[in-house]
Amino acid sequence: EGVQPQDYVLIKMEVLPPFRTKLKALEGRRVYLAAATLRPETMYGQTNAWVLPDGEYGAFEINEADVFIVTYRAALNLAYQNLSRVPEKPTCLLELSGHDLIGLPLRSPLAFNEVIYSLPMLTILTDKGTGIVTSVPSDSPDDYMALNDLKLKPALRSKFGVKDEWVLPFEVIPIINIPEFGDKSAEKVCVDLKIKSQNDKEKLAEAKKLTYLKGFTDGTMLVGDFKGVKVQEAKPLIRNKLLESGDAVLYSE
Ligand code: A2H
Repeated sequence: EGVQPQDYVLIKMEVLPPFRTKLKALEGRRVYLAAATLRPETMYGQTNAWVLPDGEYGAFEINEADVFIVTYRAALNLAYQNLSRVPEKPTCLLELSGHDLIGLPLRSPLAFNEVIYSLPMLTILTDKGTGIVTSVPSDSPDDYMALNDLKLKPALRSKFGVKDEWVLPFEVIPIINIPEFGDKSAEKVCVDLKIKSQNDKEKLAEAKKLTYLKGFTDGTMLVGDFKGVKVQEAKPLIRNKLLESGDAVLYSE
């Protein structure tokens, strides 16, 4: 845990019914993968969600209507932030592993893709955020490399039971221009730094630093309600739009 509190936006990625296998126990509920992000302005470019295959997750009652799939650790934090049906106490309806979550069809707010799928990412930390991450390969080097790994390696897909149609049709969507890096900054920086895979930690840290800072200071939105607006200005507006529509909630840890 850091010393400074980190404020995330939790994006409610709705699991589309009909529920299959283990998820059947949640039939009739509104169920979301809740993804922690620092970049709500990038949600237009979502291509998938990420889960940790060996991660332990649960389906927790947030209120009368909504169920969030997150780690227990996140559910406990949420319960102290007025996001639990029973105050200060998580109610777990169903225990799930990351494997149970691979291949779920999702509808995520602002995404141009109407349906996206949850896929395995091997570098997700279970002591940060919710253990669920939304994937924006245009602007996140981690997301770009993890998606690239799955696209290029059929053996990796089959190891995790990932169907081709959950991965191969999903292209990088340009959503933000950064003068120095163009319209697909994460791809450009990963190629420039010759990053080989999602496990190339040091280079990815460098790529993240470059794109994260420049995206905020020099980026301009290419799409959406705030097309043509600087990222710095658009970010709080898009964040508020997501909160007001009920498609996202705030979460800090
Ligand atoms: B960000 P910080 Cl487009 N494990 O969202 C690994 N990564 C996690 C995580 C976890 N448990 N929980 C959240 N994250 C990711 C969008 C994004 C993000 C873009 C560009 C950069 C970026 C789409 N993925 O983050 O360590 C989430 O990915 C670069 C820092 O708390 C979240 O925001 O600073 C970010 O890491 C939180 O990282």
